[in-house]
Amino acid sequence: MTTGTAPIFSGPGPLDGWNGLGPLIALPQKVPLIRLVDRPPLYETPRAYFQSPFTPAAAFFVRSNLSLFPTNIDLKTWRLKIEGNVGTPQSFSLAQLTQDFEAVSVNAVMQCTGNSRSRFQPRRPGGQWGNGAMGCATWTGVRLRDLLGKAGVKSGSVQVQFQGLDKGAGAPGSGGADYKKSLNVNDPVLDECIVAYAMNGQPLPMVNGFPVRLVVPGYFATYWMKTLSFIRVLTKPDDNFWMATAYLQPDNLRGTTTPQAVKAKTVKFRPVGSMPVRSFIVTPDETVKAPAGLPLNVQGLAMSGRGAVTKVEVSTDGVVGW
Ligand SMILES: Nc1nc2c(c(=O)[nH]1)N[C@H]1C(S)=C(S)[C@@H](COP(=O)(O)O)O[C@H]1N2
Ligand SMILES: [Mo]
Repeated sequence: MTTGTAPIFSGPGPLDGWNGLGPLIALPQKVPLIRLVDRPPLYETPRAYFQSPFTPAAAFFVRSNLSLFPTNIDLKTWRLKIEGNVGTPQSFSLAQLTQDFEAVSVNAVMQCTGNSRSRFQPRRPGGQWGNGAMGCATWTGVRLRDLLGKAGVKSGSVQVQFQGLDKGAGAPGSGGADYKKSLNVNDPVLDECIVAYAMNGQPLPMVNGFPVRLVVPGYFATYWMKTLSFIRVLTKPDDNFWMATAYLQPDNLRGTTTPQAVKAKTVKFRPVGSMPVRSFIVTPDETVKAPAGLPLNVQGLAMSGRGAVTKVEVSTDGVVGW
């Protein structure tokens, strides 16, 4: 599509394609995905899988922040623990989660905070994602609220912290050793969070968080903890690397800034949260030459961030009319 102004990307270049660049490699339980980085893994979903609203679990992108992540889980010993500022600490087996609590389902988009990073000018460090670090699934599991209710959140609690089983080679206690993310106890999204044991009706693939992951509808994937095994109720704000240093965005309405303002240290930052509205043309792709004067089917997808999509408008005349 063209617009009345200059094109957004300075092409031509390989990163102007819809997807990022890399070989197609299949991880266990997965179809071949585009491998951007191997360790930690960044594997992107090829565009063709976005022709349908739901993304097959086997085609979901894969991203982990640390390099040492579980490749198998012994369900005899695995437990999801709730600890910290609670009345009664809890330890749930997968069987307890599936049998003792009401199962609920939600359709939600999971999107990496860095999705489409390769489009940034100037370039940002990190895996140069195209648009495939996202997917939509039906997630089924237990309400986080039901689990917290069992434990009894005590007064004086400020955040709930989530951690999985992965580790990094960094110094103990540093961001390079543990991946931990927290949500404020008064964040309304906690009421919508699900500890999910199924994705599109099937167990989660190992690399996507088996046996359970946190689902935070409308929020970036950084909070969607895989192999969720520790839920900690905190009495102080979480200041670990992944909350205080990484995953921040400018604290203004559009979440935007300039390299100059960052350098001058005039920008206030806050942890990323809900996703903005986004939309994508999926077909035709940029390689298709459209014959002038003939009808052309255009297919795409749109997502709303928080809440459901209520309306999609398309412009076929360079954003003059919609
Ligand atoms: N345990 C754990 N969960 C995690 C992460 C991680 O590094 N470890 N990374 C987060 C980020 S940044 C993303 S984008 C998603 C990726 O989930 P996926 O691999 O299922 O696509 O997991 C989130 N949850
Ligand atoms: Mo991410």
